[in-house]
Amino acid sequence: VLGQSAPLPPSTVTSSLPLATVETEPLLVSADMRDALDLSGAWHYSIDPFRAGLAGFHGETPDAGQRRFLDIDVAKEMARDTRTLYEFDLAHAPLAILPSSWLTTTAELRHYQGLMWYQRHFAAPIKRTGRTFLRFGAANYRTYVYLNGQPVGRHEGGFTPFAFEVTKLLRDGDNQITVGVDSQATPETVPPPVTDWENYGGITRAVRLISTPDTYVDDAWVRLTRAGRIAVDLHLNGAASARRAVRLRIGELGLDVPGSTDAKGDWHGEIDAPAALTRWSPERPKLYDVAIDAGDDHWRDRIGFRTIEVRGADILLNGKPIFLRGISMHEEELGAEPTRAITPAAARALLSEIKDGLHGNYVRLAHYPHSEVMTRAADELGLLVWSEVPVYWMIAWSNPETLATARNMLAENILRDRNRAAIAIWSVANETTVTDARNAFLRTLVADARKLDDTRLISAALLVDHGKGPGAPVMTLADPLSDDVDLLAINTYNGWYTADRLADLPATTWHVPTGKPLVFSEFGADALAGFHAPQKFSEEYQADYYRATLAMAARLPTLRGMSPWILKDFRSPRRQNPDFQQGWNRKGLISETGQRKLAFGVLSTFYESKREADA
Ligand code: GCB
Repeated sequence: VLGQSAPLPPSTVTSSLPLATVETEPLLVSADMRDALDLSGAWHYSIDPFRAGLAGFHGETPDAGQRRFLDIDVAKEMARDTRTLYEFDLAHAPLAILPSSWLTTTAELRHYQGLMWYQRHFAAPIKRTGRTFLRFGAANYRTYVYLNGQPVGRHEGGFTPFAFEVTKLLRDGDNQITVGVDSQATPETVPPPVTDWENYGGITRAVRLISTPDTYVDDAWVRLTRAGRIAVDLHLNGAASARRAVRLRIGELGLDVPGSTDAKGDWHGEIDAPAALTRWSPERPKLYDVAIDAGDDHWRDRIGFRTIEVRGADILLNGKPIFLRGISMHEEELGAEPTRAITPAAARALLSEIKDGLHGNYVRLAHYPHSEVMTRAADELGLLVWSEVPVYWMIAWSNPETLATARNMLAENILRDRNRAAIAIWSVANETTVTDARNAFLRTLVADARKLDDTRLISAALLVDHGKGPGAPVMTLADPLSDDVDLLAINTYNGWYTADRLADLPATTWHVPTGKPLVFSEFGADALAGFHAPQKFSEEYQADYYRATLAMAARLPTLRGMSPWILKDFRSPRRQNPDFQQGWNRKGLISETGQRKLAFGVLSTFYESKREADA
């Protein structure tokens, strides 16, 4: 497989490009609401399995390779001087349509993990004033950016947005952008190499060129506080950001809140929520047009207002107890050849299966931050969201750089999506084994999340100890992180990965702390759509497994929701049972092309009656 012979693991390639983090990069919150030049479309691509473009021919000279991407016409240079040598010539390389993962670009790239170069030309917007930023929705996993042959910056992390200011590098007329994306995971990356999903390398979300005034709203967070006030925090960025007049307006509510930034360009404003406010809920996902005038900038977004909190073992949405009727989902569109390009239509197709098909009110967006297209669709359709970072399985808990990466990812995710009413829960990890180093790592993330957002619940999907009773299993949650989270979340697979008989599940004994709400963040069983037999991998077994697990769930007094694993069969290279899996994790309630399995009906019927009982 290409790339596996690469002599230099990505972590040993040093790059002098500045690293973009939440401390250094423009945040451009709600960037997708701003006018922009969308660079989606055809880009040239070329593999670079030895990372020569970054490290030089022998791997010795950091960044010497960037010379290969200078803004020159290679063919013309060679014609002018026949002794000229260039081995990279992106202008004549084949084309791929972005955003998408390269895994689907050609058959031979299907399993490529490594460095890929992309390049295209574009015309700068005419009549530019103010400042211009290049914003990436996401690129998986390490990204190196050059504009017109000049270094711009780099980023680490495959699922969160990042941006660079390019005001000075941008030229009138034609511009050339070159982007290296390295998908290879290492033991130090987040996530590490061993996961249970396809690693879709590439530029998987839109790249957009955004223009703003000289002083612009870089961050704005507008929300309903638990005290019932509409609050705004805003940060103006630019030379003239201090002591500027600002104004928050929500026309439909007749709300007009004036204020002024402080010496640092920050503003905090608050006002009692008007009586006429319709609170956002899955039943009525009301969004308001929110506008902020600040300095010369006009920021806008569509925002819902609701509160989410816990009281004892209850989850309260807008003050009322709620049961989370959910399911988990990967960021992978329906179809036989997914490439992780989530369009609004693809997001709606998936979420509608949950909302309308399953009678759900909740989705776990596993196991990493999904596209902002997805969280916007959840806001619009009315689905509460569990949002998480890929702190998954075997993380390098003691490595300070890994911690820094995870913290940055969490911050990028929260800052991007704090304005989404749909998001109810930030999760910091999935299925991680308890050690002191792990506890310290996750506690740092929990503290970060709380500091960035005091209006949502914090959780992590935890492992439970499985013990044998006389017949039924005995399950014990003994994770010290239980003390740190607001919501206890458990992944359980009794009767699938264990030899427990399904008939014994309802009698399972659970030892779980009782002072907090509990959700089943996962449970599930594989079934190949269309396979009917009295055995594992059949639709019947999966349906029976769901019946048994729901019967078990009914006996857990503090259970307040669930997000079974998973809505749709998803690509996973580790799943190679030739008869049933063929590279797909088959725990979907629908197949990759959307065929519903029997268990879909089981869950749908359960949720429909639950919804009626709770109404
Ligand atoms: C889990 C993991 C999830 C896997 C699933 C499975 O516990 O959290 O990522 O895909 O089990 O199918 O085994």
